[in-house]
Amino acid sequence: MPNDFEQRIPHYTRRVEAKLDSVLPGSDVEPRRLHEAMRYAIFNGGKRVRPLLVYAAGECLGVPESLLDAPAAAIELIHAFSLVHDDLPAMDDDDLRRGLPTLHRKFDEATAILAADAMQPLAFAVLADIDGVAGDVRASLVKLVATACGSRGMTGGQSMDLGAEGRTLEADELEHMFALKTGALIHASVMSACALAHPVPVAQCEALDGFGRAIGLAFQIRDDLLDVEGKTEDIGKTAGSDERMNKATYPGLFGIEASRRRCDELLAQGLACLAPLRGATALAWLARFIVDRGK
Ligand code: GRG
Repeated sequence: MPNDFEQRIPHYTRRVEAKLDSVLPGSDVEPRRLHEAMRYAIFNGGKRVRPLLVYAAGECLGVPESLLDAPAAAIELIHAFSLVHDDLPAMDDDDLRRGLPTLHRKFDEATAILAADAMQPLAFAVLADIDGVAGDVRASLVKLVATACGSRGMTGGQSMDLGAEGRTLEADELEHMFALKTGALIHASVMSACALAHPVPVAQCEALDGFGRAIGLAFQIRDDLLDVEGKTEDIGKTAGSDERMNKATYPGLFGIEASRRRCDELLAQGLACLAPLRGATALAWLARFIVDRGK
Protein backbone atom coordinates (compact mmCIF):
# COMPACT_ATOMS: atom_id res chain seq x y z
CA MET A 1 0.00 0.00 0.00
CA PRO A 2 1.50 3.44 -0.92
CA ASN A 3 2.75 5.57 1.98
CA ASP A 4 1.08 8.72 0.87
CA PHE A 5 -2.68 8.96 1.60
CA GLU A 6 -3.32 10.74 -1.70
CA GLN A 7 -2.08 7.64 -3.51
CA ARG A 8 -4.35 5.40 -1.42
CA ILE A 9 -7.48 7.37 -2.42
CA PRO A 10 -8.20 5.32 -5.61
CA HIS A 11 -7.96 2.13 -3.52
CA TYR A 12 -10.45 3.38 -0.93
CA THR A 13 -12.74 4.85 -3.57
CA ARG A 14 -12.82 1.48 -5.34
CA ARG A 15 -13.62 -0.26 -2.03
CA VAL A 16 -16.55 1.98 -1.12
CA GLU A 17 -17.90 1.95 -4.68
CA ALA A 18 -17.73 -1.86 -4.78
CA LYS A 19 -19.65 -1.98 -1.48
CA LEU A 20 -22.24 0.49 -2.79
CA ASP A 21 -22.59 -1.52 -5.98
CA SER A 22 -23.11 -4.71 -3.98
CA VAL A 23 -25.84 -3.27 -1.72
CA LEU A 24 -27.79 -1.27 -4.33
CA PRO A 25 -30.27 -3.39 -6.29
CA GLY A 26 -29.40 -3.60 -9.99
CA SER A 27 -31.19 -1.27 -12.39
CA ASP A 28 -32.69 -4.39 -14.03
CA VAL A 29 -34.45 -5.27 -10.73
CA GLU A 30 -38.07 -4.12 -10.39
CA PRO A 31 -39.02 -1.36 -9.78
CA ARG A 32 -36.39 -0.60 -12.39
CA ARG A 33 -36.89 3.16 -12.60
CA LEU A 34 -36.46 3.54 -8.84
CA HIS A 35 -33.30 1.42 -8.75
CA GLU A 36 -31.89 3.23 -11.77
CA ALA A 37 -32.54 6.55 -10.01
CA MET A 38 -30.80 5.38 -6.80
CA ARG A 39 -27.78 4.30 -8.84
CA TYR A 40 -27.76 7.61 -10.71
CA ALA A 41 -27.71 9.47 -7.37
CA ILE A 42 -24.74 7.42 -6.15
CA PHE A 43 -22.59 6.77 -9.22
CA ASN A 44 -22.35 10.30 -10.54
CA GLY A 45 -18.87 11.38 -9.54
CA GLY A 46 -18.97 12.50 -5.91
CA LYS A 47 -15.63 13.17 -4.20
CA ARG A 48 -16.40 10.49 -1.55
CA VAL A 49 -14.95 12.72 1.18
CA ARG A 50 -17.04 11.14 3.95
CA PRO A 51 -16.05 7.54 3.08
CA LEU A 52 -12.41 8.69 2.87
CA LEU A 53 -12.74 10.13 6.38
CA VAL A 54 -14.07 6.77 7.58
CA TYR A 55 -11.05 4.94 6.11
CA ALA A 56 -8.58 7.60 7.30
CA ALA A 57 -9.94 7.50 10.88
CA GLY A 58 -9.85 3.70 10.66
CA GLU A 59 -6.18 3.81 9.64
CA CYS A 60 -5.46 5.99 12.65
CA LEU A 61 -7.12 3.52 15.06
CA GLY A 62 -5.93 0.35 13.33
CA VAL A 63 -9.41 -0.83 12.26
CA PRO A 64 -9.26 -3.43 9.44
CA GLU A 65 -10.46 -1.85 6.20
CA SER A 66 -12.88 -4.74 5.60
CA LEU A 67 -14.89 -3.46 8.60
CA LEU A 68 -14.87 0.12 7.31
CA ASP A 69 -16.58 -0.56 3.97
CA ALA A 70 -20.04 -0.71 5.55
CA PRO A 71 -19.95 2.62 7.44
CA ALA A 72 -18.22 4.26 4.46
CA ALA A 73 -21.00 3.10 2.11
CA ALA A 74 -23.82 3.79 4.60
CA ILE A 75 -22.68 7.36 5.20
CA GLU A 76 -22.30 7.98 1.45
CA LEU A 77 -25.88 6.70 0.97
CA ILE A 78 -27.12 9.17 3.59
CA HIS A 79 -25.09 11.96 2.00
CA ALA A 80 -26.44 11.16 -1.49
CA PHE A 81 -30.01 11.05 -0.22
CA SER A 82 -29.57 14.45 1.45
CA LEU A 83 -28.24 15.95 -1.80
CA VAL A 84 -31.26 14.64 -3.72
CA HIS A 85 -33.62 16.25 -1.19
CA ASP A 86 -31.55 19.43 -1.03
CA ASP A 87 -31.89 19.87 -4.81
CA LEU A 88 -35.70 19.42 -4.91
CA PRO A 89 -37.96 22.34 -5.88
CA ALA A 90 -39.23 22.53 -2.26
CA MET A 91 -35.65 23.09 -1.05
CA ASP A 92 -32.89 24.62 -3.19
CA ASP A 93 -34.52 23.89 -6.56
CA ASP A 94 -31.26 23.12 -8.37
CA ASP A 95 -30.80 21.82 -11.91
CA LEU A 96 -27.20 20.69 -11.63
CA ARG A 97 -25.36 18.38 -9.22
CA ARG A 98 -21.86 16.98 -9.71
CA GLY A 99 -21.95 18.51 -13.19
CA LEU A 100 -25.02 16.51 -14.24
CA PRO A 101 -28.78 17.13 -14.18
CA THR A 102 -30.13 16.74 -10.63
CA LEU A 103 -32.11 13.57 -9.99
CA HIS A 104 -35.54 15.21 -10.23
CA ARG A 105 -34.51 16.84 -13.54
CA LYS A 106 -33.11 13.60 -14.99
CA PHE A 107 -36.07 11.50 -13.81
CA ASP A 108 -39.01 13.30 -12.16
CA GLU A 109 -39.75 14.76 -8.75
CA ALA A 110 -41.69 11.80 -7.37
CA THR A 111 -38.96 9.35 -8.40
CA ALA A 112 -36.31 11.59 -6.81
CA ILE A 113 -38.22 11.68 -3.51
CA LEU A 114 -38.69 7.90 -3.56
CA ALA A 115 -35.05 7.20 -4.48
CA ALA A 116 -33.89 9.33 -1.53
CA ASP A 117 -36.48 7.65 0.71
CA ALA A 118 -35.07 4.26 -0.25
CA MET A 119 -31.39 5.21 0.16
CA GLN A 120 -31.85 6.25 3.79
CA PRO A 121 -33.17 2.92 5.15
CA LEU A 122 -30.70 1.03 2.96
CA ALA A 123 -27.89 2.83 4.83
CA PHE A 124 -29.16 1.49 8.16
CA ALA A 125 -29.60 -2.01 6.76
CA VAL A 126 -25.95 -1.92 5.65
CA LEU A 127 -24.84 -0.88 9.16
CA ALA A 128 -26.98 -3.55 10.82
CA ASP A 129 -25.41 -6.19 8.60
CA ILE A 130 -21.64 -5.76 9.13
CA ASP A 131 -19.96 -9.15 9.27
CA GLY A 132 -17.58 -9.93 12.12
CA VAL A 133 -18.76 -7.14 14.45
CA ALA A 134 -20.61 -7.61 17.75
CA GLY A 135 -24.29 -6.68 17.86
CA ASP A 136 -23.77 -3.85 20.38
CA VAL A 137 -21.15 -2.25 18.11
CA ARG A 138 -23.52 -2.47 15.12
CA ALA A 139 -26.27 -0.89 17.25
CA SER A 140 -23.96 1.94 18.30
CA LEU A 141 -23.07 2.62 14.65
CA VAL A 142 -26.76 2.73 13.70
CA LYS A 143 -27.40 5.16 16.55
CA LEU A 144 -24.38 7.32 15.65
CA VAL A 145 -25.47 7.72 12.02
CA ALA A 146 -29.19 8.06 12.84
CA THR A 147 -28.45 10.86 15.31
CA ALA A 148 -26.18 12.62 12.80
CA CYS A 149 -28.87 12.66 10.13
CA GLY A 150 -31.94 13.31 12.31
CA SER A 151 -33.52 16.45 13.73
CA ARG A 152 -30.55 17.01 16.04
CA GLY A 153 -28.20 16.66 13.11
CA MET A 154 -28.43 17.13 9.34
CA THR A 155 -32.22 17.39 9.03
CA GLY A 156 -32.44 19.85 11.92
CA GLY A 157 -29.66 21.92 10.34
CA GLN A 158 -31.43 21.92 6.98
CA SER A 159 -34.63 23.08 8.67
CA MET A 160 -32.70 25.92 10.38
CA ASP A 161 -31.09 26.77 7.03
CA LEU A 162 -34.49 27.15 5.35
CA GLY A 163 -35.69 29.28 8.28
CA ALA A 164 -32.59 31.50 8.05
CA GLU A 165 -33.14 32.60 4.44
CA GLY A 166 -32.98 36.38 4.28
CA ARG A 167 -32.20 36.74 8.00
CA THR A 168 -29.09 38.22 9.62
CA LEU A 169 -27.54 35.64 11.95
CA GLU A 170 -24.84 36.00 14.58
CA ALA A 171 -21.70 33.94 13.90
CA ASP A 172 -22.48 31.40 16.64
CA GLU A 173 -26.02 30.88 15.34
CA LEU A 174 -24.74 30.37 11.78
CA GLU A 175 -22.01 28.00 12.97
CA HIS A 176 -24.50 25.99 15.00
CA MET A 177 -26.65 25.58 11.89
CA PHE A 178 -23.59 24.53 9.82
CA ALA A 179 -22.45 22.11 12.52
CA LEU A 180 -25.81 20.34 12.23
CA LYS A 181 -26.51 20.62 8.49
CA THR A 182 -23.07 19.56 7.26
CA GLY A 183 -20.81 18.98 10.25
CA ALA A 184 -22.84 16.20 11.89
CA LEU A 185 -22.38 13.66 9.08
CA ILE A 186 -18.68 14.51 8.69
CA HIS A 187 -18.22 14.13 12.44
CA ALA A 188 -20.08 10.78 12.33
CA SER A 189 -17.77 9.61 9.52
CA VAL A 190 -14.75 10.09 11.79
CA MET A 191 -16.48 8.71 14.89
CA SER A 192 -17.69 5.56 13.10
CA ALA A 193 -14.09 4.29 13.20
CA CYS A 194 -14.09 4.90 16.98
CA ALA A 195 -17.23 2.79 17.34
CA LEU A 196 -15.56 -0.04 15.39
CA ALA A 197 -12.27 0.20 17.27
CA HIS A 198 -14.13 -0.11 20.58
CA PRO A 199 -12.75 0.05 23.26
CA VAL A 200 -10.73 3.14 22.33
CA PRO A 201 -8.95 5.20 25.01
CA VAL A 202 -11.09 8.23 25.89
CA ALA A 203 -8.30 10.64 24.94
CA GLN A 204 -8.21 9.26 21.38
CA CYS A 205 -11.98 9.49 21.03
CA GLU A 206 -11.94 13.06 22.31
CA ALA A 207 -9.18 13.96 19.86
CA LEU A 208 -11.19 12.57 16.93
CA ASP A 209 -14.37 14.17 18.24
CA GLY A 210 -12.71 17.62 18.28
CA PHE A 211 -11.17 17.02 14.86
CA GLY A 212 -14.51 15.93 13.35
CA ARG A 213 -16.32 19.01 14.69
CA ALA A 214 -13.69 21.49 13.47
CA ILE A 215 -13.40 19.96 10.01
CA GLY A 216 -17.17 19.54 9.63
CA LEU A 217 -17.67 23.25 10.18
CA ALA A 218 -14.74 24.21 7.93
CA PHE A 219 -16.27 22.03 5.18
CA GLN A 220 -19.45 24.12 5.02
CA ILE A 221 -17.64 27.47 5.18
CA ARG A 222 -15.41 26.34 2.29
CA ASP A 223 -18.54 25.18 0.43
CA ASP A 224 -20.04 28.67 0.91
CA LEU A 225 -16.83 30.23 -0.43
CA LEU A 226 -16.89 27.93 -3.46
CA ASP A 227 -20.44 29.03 -4.22
CA VAL A 228 -19.22 32.64 -4.37
CA GLU A 229 -15.77 32.17 -5.92
CA GLY A 230 -16.14 28.98 -7.98
CA LYS A 231 -17.37 28.51 -11.52
CA THR A 232 -20.36 26.26 -12.27
CA GLU A 233 -18.22 23.97 -14.46
CA ASP A 234 -15.66 23.50 -11.66
CA ILE A 235 -18.00 23.05 -8.69
CA GLY A 236 -20.53 20.92 -10.62
CA LYS A 237 -23.52 22.85 -9.31
CA THR A 238 -24.95 26.25 -10.15
CA ALA A 239 -22.51 28.87 -8.79
CA GLY A 240 -24.01 31.85 -6.96
CA SER A 241 -27.17 29.96 -6.04
CA ASP A 242 -26.81 30.80 -2.31
CA GLU A 243 -27.10 34.52 -3.03
CA ARG A 244 -30.00 34.00 -5.43
CA MET A 245 -31.80 31.92 -2.78
CA ASN A 246 -31.05 34.54 -0.12
CA LYS A 247 -29.23 31.89 1.96
CA ALA A 248 -27.51 32.66 5.24
CA THR A 249 -23.85 32.02 4.35
CA TYR A 250 -20.53 32.81 5.99
CA PRO A 251 -19.22 35.04 3.16
CA GLY A 252 -22.65 36.65 2.79
CA LEU A 253 -22.80 37.63 6.46
CA PHE A 254 -19.14 38.19 7.33
CA GLY A 255 -17.30 38.62 4.01
CA ILE A 256 -14.83 36.55 2.04
CA GLU A 257 -11.73 37.45 4.05
CA ALA A 258 -13.35 36.57 7.39
CA SER A 259 -14.60 33.29 5.88
CA ARG A 260 -11.10 32.35 4.70
CA ARG A 261 -9.66 33.24 8.10
CA ARG A 262 -12.29 31.14 9.89
CA CYS A 263 -11.52 28.15 7.63
CA ASP A 264 -7.81 28.46 8.40
CA GLU A 265 -8.53 28.77 12.14
CA LEU A 266 -10.70 25.65 12.05
CA LEU A 267 -8.04 23.76 10.09
CA ALA A 268 -5.42 24.68 12.71
CA GLN A 269 -7.86 23.65 15.47
CA GLY A 270 -8.57 20.30 13.77
CA LEU A 271 -4.87 19.57 13.23
CA ALA A 272 -4.10 20.47 16.85
CA CYS A 273 -6.69 17.89 17.95
CA LEU A 274 -4.77 15.24 15.98
CA ALA A 275 -1.46 16.02 17.71
CA PRO A 276 -1.79 13.34 20.45
CA LEU A 277 -2.71 10.64 17.89
CA ARG A 278 -0.21 8.46 16.11
CA GLY A 279 -0.89 7.58 12.47
CA ALA A 280 -3.22 10.50 11.78
CA THR A 281 -1.43 11.69 8.62
CA ALA A 282 -4.36 10.59 6.42
CA LEU A 283 -6.82 12.63 8.49
CA ALA A 284 -4.48 15.63 8.38
CA TRP A 285 -4.23 15.30 4.58
CA LEU A 286 -8.03 15.21 4.26
CA ALA A 287 -8.46 18.20 6.56
CA ARG A 288 -6.14 20.25 4.32
CA PHE A 289 -7.93 18.96 1.22
CA ILE A 290 -11.31 20.06 2.67
CA VAL A 291 -10.08 23.57 3.41
CA ASP A 292 -8.05 23.97 0.19
CA ARG A 293 -10.45 22.40 -2.30
CA GLY A 294 -11.12 24.55 -5.32
CA LYS A 295 -8.34 27.06 -4.46
C1 GRG B 1 -33.20 13.78 6.51
C2 GRG B 1 -35.56 13.96 5.55
C3 GRG B 1 -34.14 14.41 5.56
C4 GRG B 1 -33.75 15.34 4.67
C5 GRG B 1 -32.40 15.70 4.47
C6 GRG B 1 -31.86 17.99 2.56
C7 GRG B 1 -31.35 17.73 3.92
C8 GRG B 1 -32.21 17.08 4.90
C9 GRG B 1 -30.14 18.05 4.33
C10 GRG B 1 -29.22 18.70 3.38
C11 GRG B 1 -27.92 18.82 3.97
C12 GRG B 1 -26.96 19.30 2.95
C13 GRG B 1 -27.24 19.07 1.51
C14 GRG B 1 -25.88 19.90 3.38
C15 GRG B 1 -24.85 20.39 2.44
C16 GRG B 1 -23.66 19.56 2.59
C17 GRG B 1 -22.68 19.80 1.49
C18 GRG B 1 -21.77 20.96 1.61
C19 GRG B 1 -22.65 18.97 0.47
C20 GRG B 1 -21.63 18.93 -0.59
O1 GRG B 1 -20.79 17.82 -0.25
P1 GRG B 1 -19.60 17.36 -1.17
O2 GRG B 1 -18.83 18.55 -1.65
O3 GRG B 1 -20.38 16.72 -2.40
O4 GRG B 1 -18.85 16.30 -0.43
P2 GRG B 1 -19.95 15.54 -3.39
O5 GRG B 1 -20.75 15.82 -4.64
O6 GRG B 1 -18.48 15.58 -3.65
O7 GRG B 1 -20.38 14.28 -2.72
